[in-house]
Amino acid sequence: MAFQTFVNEAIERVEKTGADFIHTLSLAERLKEAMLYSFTAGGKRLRPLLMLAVLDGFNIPIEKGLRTACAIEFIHTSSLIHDDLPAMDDDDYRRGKLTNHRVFGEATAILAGDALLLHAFELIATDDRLEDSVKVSLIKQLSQSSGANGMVGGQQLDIENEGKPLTLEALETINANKTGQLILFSLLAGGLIAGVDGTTLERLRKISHHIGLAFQIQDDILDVIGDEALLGKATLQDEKNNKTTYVRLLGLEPAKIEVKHHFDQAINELKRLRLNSNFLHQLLQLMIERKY
Ligand code: GRG
Repeated sequence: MAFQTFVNEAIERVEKTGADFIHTLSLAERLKEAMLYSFTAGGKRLRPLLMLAVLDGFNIPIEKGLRTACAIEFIHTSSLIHDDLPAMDDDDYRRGKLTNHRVFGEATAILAGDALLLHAFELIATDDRLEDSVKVSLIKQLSQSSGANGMVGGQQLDIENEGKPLTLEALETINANKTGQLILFSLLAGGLIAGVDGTTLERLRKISHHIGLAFQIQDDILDVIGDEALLGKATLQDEKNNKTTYVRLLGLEPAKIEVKHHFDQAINELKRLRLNSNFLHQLLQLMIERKY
């Protein structure tokens, strides 16, 4: 199968799985509308793609990972809704559309984020393609990666340090949690569903470290030189919020070199794994060359 066909099919199936699930919720129509609004707003779906590319690399049919891939995108979408709120980044646009709270109001946006977050776990718990032991491992890792020692904790550190000068090491700790942990989960989930051994999981962890850094540095670069129309959100937000970024610490050109360095490291680690890395390799290339 061609890489682009894999990407198109995977995205279509993850989006259908998520939208079908949200449509089954029937208690509060406006909440459901707010959840669908952000979930179906587009987005590159990179984390589900990473997970499904790992699964495919281990020769496991992607059907087996669809609900988990969708759970990742539910958590990611919930974090974006909360990140855009006035109490956090106070953004008006996301994925080329008005942010959730600008359309539905703050209270409903908070609840839509809450609901997406919680149903992510239901998507995994009710997946009849997976064995119970695998579901428990996935749920355990997903809550750890998303919680106070992961994405939420990273966001807290990010907020606390706004306007303060940061060392490269401190910036790395924030990003490894805020952005890196969900990328880590995406790779580990592919391995857990494929039933790989502990050494392989450790290698996936190393690969995710480099992918997370390359992705975040590229994100910082795009905030400076990206095209607002393509990005679907305002640029120069880091400057506005007085945030320390890789571009600020390293300079633009060295930051670009750093992205390439981490990409190369990820590819080196990938070569040491016994998996068909074709799609993963192309996906990583896409991630670092992205314009949005
Ligand atoms: C509600 C679970 C939950 C968490 C709340 C707000 C928060 C805690 C965390 C925010 C984490 C955050 C926004 C990290 C930034 C990650 C990032 C670089 C997002 C952009 O990802 P892309 O480029 O976006 O993959 P698309 O739109 O393509 O999905």
